Amino acid sequence: MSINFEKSQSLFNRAQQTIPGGVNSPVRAFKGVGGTPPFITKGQGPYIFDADGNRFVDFVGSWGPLILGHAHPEIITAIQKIAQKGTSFGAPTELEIELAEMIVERVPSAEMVRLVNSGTEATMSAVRVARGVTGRDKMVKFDGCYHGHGDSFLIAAGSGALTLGEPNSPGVTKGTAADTLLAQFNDIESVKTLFQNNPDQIACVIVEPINGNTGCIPPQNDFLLQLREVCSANGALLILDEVMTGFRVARGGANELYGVDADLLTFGKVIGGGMPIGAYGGKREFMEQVSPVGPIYQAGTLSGNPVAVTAGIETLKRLDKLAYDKLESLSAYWSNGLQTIIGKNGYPLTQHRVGSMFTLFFTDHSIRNTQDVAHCDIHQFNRWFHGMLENGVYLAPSQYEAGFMSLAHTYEILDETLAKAEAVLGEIF
Ligand code: KE4
Repeated sequence: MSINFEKSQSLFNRAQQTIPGGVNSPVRAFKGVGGTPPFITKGQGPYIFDADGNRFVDFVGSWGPLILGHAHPEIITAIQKIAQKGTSFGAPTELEIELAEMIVERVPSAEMVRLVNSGTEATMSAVRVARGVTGRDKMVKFDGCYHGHGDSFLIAAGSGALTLGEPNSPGVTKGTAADTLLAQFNDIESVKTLFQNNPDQIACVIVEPINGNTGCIPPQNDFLLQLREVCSANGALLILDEVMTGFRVARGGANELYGVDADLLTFGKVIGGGMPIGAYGGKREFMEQVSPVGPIYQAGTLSGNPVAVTAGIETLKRLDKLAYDKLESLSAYWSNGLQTIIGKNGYPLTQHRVGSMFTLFFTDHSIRNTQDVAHCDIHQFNRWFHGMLENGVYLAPSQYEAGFMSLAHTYEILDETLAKAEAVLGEIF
């Protein structure tokens, strides 16, 4: 079945005249998978619709925020209602206290939080706090992890940077790069070596507790608990970057799921319910070093604006135990159904899933970190991606990304999608 992308192609041509690559975030340009990105006109529950009138079952959900599904009626109503009272004041509001209290109540290691406008702002600020409170310059990140586009993070970065083959971005100074040390995810010895070689110089280790930006790779064998121990033993702060995993994999995120105590944590995506937002927080002793209480500066014109905060509050309100049970049931149904297809046909494919985030890797090689993802057959992945797109299923346009289930998906939709998956995989292998 071939679907029509004419209007999207025309819009893409026009967009490229005034916007770099025609997109406002690189991975959207489909450069990794090829072809024309559909220009989306509407989202509704589990579906998105494009300029040519095509409907897709959406497993990207704006890269994680739309955990309730697109245009949830009660979220939209709440946004409309609050916007009528004004969209931003640059002054404190009660709503910000409510969202901060909801985050603190849910996240075991969060005693205080500061709201910002994106995940990138959150991670940049958290690392600045770690450097400020320790007086140390260096930070450790993991090969293939992505923490937004802050200079310090664009070293061996995952997500779009990896997809486009530029994990080390030009424009990052040598000095900045020198302060970013690289370790391998799920390899605690690689972290210990960095601490041995850089005594008393490392301010923090920042980690995606589930590496979602090189495809979904869970921590193995108490890796996170070992990371906690190594940081404590060396006077470094442990920062859990939960922009993707926060409120996604459990009500208290990976912090709760894996029971690993963090000094600082970062959030985004789900806490904005589709509106621009981020947050960083953690132990009071560190967060009270943040301006205006402490000397570590961080600010933002639209931080905590009532529209994004309201969308976040109303989203978190609807993420109760029943919701996480439903997300787990839907996601298990999907991955079990796919595993049946893989097993029946002996396909060389590997699935990883934690809660409602998941990835199908085009290799039967075991995958521990981004080095292993190099074994994937990207050509076959791209055929999978386009085969499913042609069948009205919108997957993440990169092998190095995670997919997301929403509460708006149904078992009937998953049955239909599994049937399409079986047909597409049958054509590939
Ligand atoms: P934003 O600045 O894009 O809101 O958040 C950056 C970020 C930080 N930390 C983690 C773990 C993240 O996954 C992200 C952003 N995730 C990507 C998807 N892999 C955003 C999609 C995009 O870049 O367009």
